[in-house]
Amino acid sequence: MIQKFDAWAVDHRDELHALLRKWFELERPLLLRSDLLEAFDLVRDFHPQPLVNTPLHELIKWLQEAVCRPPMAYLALREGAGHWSYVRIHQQRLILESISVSDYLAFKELLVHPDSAHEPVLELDFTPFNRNFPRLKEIRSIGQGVKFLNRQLAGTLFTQSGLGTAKLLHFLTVHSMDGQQLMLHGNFADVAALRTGLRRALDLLDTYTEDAPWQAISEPLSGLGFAPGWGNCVMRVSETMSLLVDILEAASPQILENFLARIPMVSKLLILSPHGYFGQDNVLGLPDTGGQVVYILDQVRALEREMSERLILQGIEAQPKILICTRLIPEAGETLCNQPLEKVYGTRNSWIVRVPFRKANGEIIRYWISRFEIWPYLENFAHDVEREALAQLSGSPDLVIGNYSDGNLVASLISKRTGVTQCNIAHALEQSKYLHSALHWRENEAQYHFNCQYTADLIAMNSADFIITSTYQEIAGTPHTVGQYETYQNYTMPGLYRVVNGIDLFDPKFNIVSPGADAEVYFSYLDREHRLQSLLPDIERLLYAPDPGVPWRGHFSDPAKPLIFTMARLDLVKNLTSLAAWFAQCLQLSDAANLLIIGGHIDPAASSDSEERAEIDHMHAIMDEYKLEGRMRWLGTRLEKNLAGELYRHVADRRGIFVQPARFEAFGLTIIEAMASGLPVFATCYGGPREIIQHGVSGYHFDPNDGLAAATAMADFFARSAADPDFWNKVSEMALKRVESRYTWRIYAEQMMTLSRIYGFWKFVSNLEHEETARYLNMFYHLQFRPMARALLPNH
Ligand code: UDP
Ligand code: LCN
Repeated sequence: MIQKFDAWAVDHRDELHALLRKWFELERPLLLRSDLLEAFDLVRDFHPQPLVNTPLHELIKWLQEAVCRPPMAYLALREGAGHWSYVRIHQQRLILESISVSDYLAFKELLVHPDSAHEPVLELDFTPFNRNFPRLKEIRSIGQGVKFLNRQLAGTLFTQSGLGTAKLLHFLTVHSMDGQQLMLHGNFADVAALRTGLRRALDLLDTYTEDAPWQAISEPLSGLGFAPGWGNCVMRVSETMSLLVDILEAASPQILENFLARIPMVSKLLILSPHGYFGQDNVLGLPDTGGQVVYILDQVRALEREMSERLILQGIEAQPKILICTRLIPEAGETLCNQPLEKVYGTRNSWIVRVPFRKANGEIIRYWISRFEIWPYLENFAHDVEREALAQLSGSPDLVIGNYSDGNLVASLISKRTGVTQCNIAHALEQSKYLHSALHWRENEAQYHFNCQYTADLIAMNSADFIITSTYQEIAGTPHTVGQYETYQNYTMPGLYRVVNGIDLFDPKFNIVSPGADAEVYFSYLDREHRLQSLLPDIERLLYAPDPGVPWRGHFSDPAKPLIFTMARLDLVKNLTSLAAWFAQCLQLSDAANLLIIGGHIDPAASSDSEERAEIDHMHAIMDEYKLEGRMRWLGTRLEKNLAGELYRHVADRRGIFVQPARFEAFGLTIIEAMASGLPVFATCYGGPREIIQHGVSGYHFDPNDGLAAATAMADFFARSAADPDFWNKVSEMALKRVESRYTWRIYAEQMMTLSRIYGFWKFVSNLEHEETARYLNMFYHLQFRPMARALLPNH
């Protein structure tokens, strides 16, 4: 590409020069894709020579970012997800030169440390560790790691004569759960003996009826060397045994997957979610407390059901147990976060276990602290949680699941000590939300401590056995936007370290498993039979009474208009204040509908969070400036789930819409909740919503940087719906269908359990351990993370 470009540039110096001049004229050293493209469009429109389809145009299509310090421009090119290259160009010489990622990052560092050109820098690179490890090749396969891994490993293992079957025999011989030996009793000396045993067992099973229970055959099978776990009845046992016979005959990845799907492997889960207020009541909307809590509670119910059903099918009597470990907050206000133990509603044996944060001297931290401040407490927390979990589970869990940066770090520490398979869930990776936050980490240090967070992220991502994400874009972005995990591929934190390869998007550890919306709570507005009519008076009061009974501001002078509804925490990224401003500024929209905002507090003094207080003040200022009193109601409350569910449906009854105006949304549970209720949704185009909604079919995206366009699109939607009521119905129907086909907890639980079994199996039989990486990470943790985390302690 460079050669082609340089050859072209010889005769087109003027165009190139004009473009570089435009970039330099912007007088901003760090240019984003949008800036770079805009400048190109200007040159293209005014230059006499055509620029479309030239090598310059090709290059521009891949441009993601540029660092401009006259006379040099350093460019980052992204050919596709995870495929980056770097070039530089001199303003006068106009020759493109290929450079390394290190050179690019070093040049970028000069933006914040202009004198650091020759300083040695710690470089992190995980490439060498992954050299002998299978990785995906195609961009479109990213996020389907388990299929790939199973295919690859099964291929290599079973082509090595006899090795695969011997390992499988060993696995089945030592496989136990909760102290109970499963599958084989250990009297098969080799694979030939196992084959003979299976033959005899299948002959024996032939003499029973298919529905005879396991109890009827357990004794004779035990005599032949078989332990429980094969199935709950003769038919299932013989199916499972036949699968094993097939594998011993000629293994294929699919048969192996089907066989592993039947082995009971998971009955005890440890889930980690340290920060925020983790509870079942009165917590949603509190600072740092949102979708992650909803996700985990729904996930636990679904996983418990899935595990129980599977164990029953395999004839095992064990009852699954799930622990969600979080922090105990002694001064927890109206919440129950000061209680050490709380049963999860709707489950048989799932618990929230709360363990306090302690300082090194044992002193307990009594108050909520921001998720950006908790780093120094996590190491002790991990120790305490591990002890508590081992006691409550009477042994090790079968799987540890981390949540968010803090939970994933704790999961890494526990998994390293116990050897238990580790799964990470990010929920949100902050580099995507806070633009250039790695580069400018020092300026933001007082409030955010991204140095700790991004270091924890790198450690946790590289320690995890598998990572699940809610969408594809979370890993790999779109053809033109960078994925959330991709932001960790290379970045720099000047003065700390430079990452030249932090995570590989093609690693088979990545799997997409999307969450759902609780179908008991979020269902179609048309499902009249299930609707909670008793909540209607509460909704009427909240929305239309002069005093709604909760802190509020504003009312609807014309309550007959449809509603524009939004509900989220009141922080900068959620961007609710902007929605109020767009609504106010677009008369066509504020004529057509009323705005209902639920989030935050009305009185800034009621908030303990500085960012939230600023947003509260901002919302009041907008209401004052645009005199929104009779067109908007803002409720400073948190809605209980059932009420929220009924409210979405009420808005749908009135032919309203739901809006999610975030500057960036990692996934966005409210979006699938609203869609599952049959509400047309308008959501930000940055992040997960782009994938959840098919624009113009099951909802709409908009760019939150162009509020006027967003408001106009909403106004048009109302106008079209008023002219043709079927228009609203169609979008509503497609929204319902979209959620039903993709975002349900049942699909989630099945996939999650498949992953646990397959990664668990391969971790046991092959060298998935990445021992060298673990050593490198151990050093990084001790030499880099620990001192930084400790430095956050007040008396440090
Ligand atoms: N939520 C709620 N009541 C409230 C505010 C929020 O039930 O008053 C729920 C909302 O229904 C959703 C979750 O909190 O399930 C927010 O999750 P989302 O993924 O939209 O955003 P997050 O807060 O995680 O960034
Ligand atoms: C955190 C977020 O920011 C949301 O986008 C997600 O929906 C939520 O967690 C659940 O994963």
